Amino acid sequence: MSAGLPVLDFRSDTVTRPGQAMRKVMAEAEVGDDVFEEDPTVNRLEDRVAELFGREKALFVPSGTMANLIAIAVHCRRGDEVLLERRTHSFVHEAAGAAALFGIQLTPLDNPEGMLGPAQVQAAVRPDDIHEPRTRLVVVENTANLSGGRVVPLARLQQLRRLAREKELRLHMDGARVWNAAAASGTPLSAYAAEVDSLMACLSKGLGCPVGSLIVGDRAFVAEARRLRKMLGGGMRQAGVLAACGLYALDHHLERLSEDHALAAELAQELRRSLDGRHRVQEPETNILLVHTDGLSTTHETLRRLEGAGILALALSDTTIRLVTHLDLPRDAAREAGRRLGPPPGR
Ligand code: TLP
Repeated sequence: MSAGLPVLDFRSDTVTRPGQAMRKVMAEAEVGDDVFEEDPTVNRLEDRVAELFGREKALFVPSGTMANLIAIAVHCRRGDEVLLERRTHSFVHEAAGAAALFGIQLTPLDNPEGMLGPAQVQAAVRPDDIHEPRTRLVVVENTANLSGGRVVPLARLQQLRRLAREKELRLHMDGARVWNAAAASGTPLSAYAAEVDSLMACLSKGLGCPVGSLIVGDRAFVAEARRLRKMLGGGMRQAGVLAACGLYALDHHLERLSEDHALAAELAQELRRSLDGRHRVQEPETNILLVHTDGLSTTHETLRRLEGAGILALALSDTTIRLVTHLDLPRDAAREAGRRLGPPPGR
């Protein structure tokens, strides 16, 4: 057991809790009925995010899952097909919402880089044939969570964009952690946004808000998204109390993301010292660190060892453990984890 040591919670950057300053802006937020588009704080957040991404409009929604579902449903009709990499959140972790609720087929493609390449998309696009679904949309996740928070290079997005234009496909970016991608690569948010038809970004991950995501795109896309948000029960009323957190986070938590990236890199070094040869610690690009193991029993054993030292991590598969850094961790969390773990057992 962790013998009363404070827990280092690396399970996700979603575990952060709003601090006192954020709670204060919530308490003081000016509010109105957002279904009537009369919540001034929501309106301010949507305007600010649209401007940050250099696009016409943004829409505040309760979650990243709803944001992706709405975007997919706006772009596709029943019977249409979406291409995405197999480890994409929309394919793995969104309860098949697009299929279950909107009759849209998600077709996963494998790429060892964890992000789609133009050649494989080109090869997968269906011919105009009554036997086949209509390929309509490509979804790209940036950063690519389950591939280790990898940044999709702008050049890759531009290649996909060109192809999408040529094949009359739409391009949606799951930018749950696009803030991290921009911080790590130096690519402006607006440069990513310029290459896609729509994107979503989450406030409730690296930015430390309790709730909320935004869907971004042109005016007509967002108008349709607003209709679907209502249909799905995501029309919120005095949502300004939540939007206020987003405004606060954009002012105070965006600039610091590189600290999370540095902490993940430091954690990788510590884990390399503490874990034996049955593990391979992948070099993190952002705030997500993957440890690959040689099998399920090593994964279980390592998770137990971590937990015994008061360190929480998540098993993504039989052979992958994920650790995520975030703003609620102490600055010395990596060194502290290394100190608690010490060298590999038996050394
Ligand atoms: N990701 C969560 C889990 O669901 C895995 C996490 O801990 O990383 N897109 C991406 C890329 C995500 O990582 C997530 C959440 C979502 C969408 C969904 O966002 P929410 O949880 O707000 O519905």
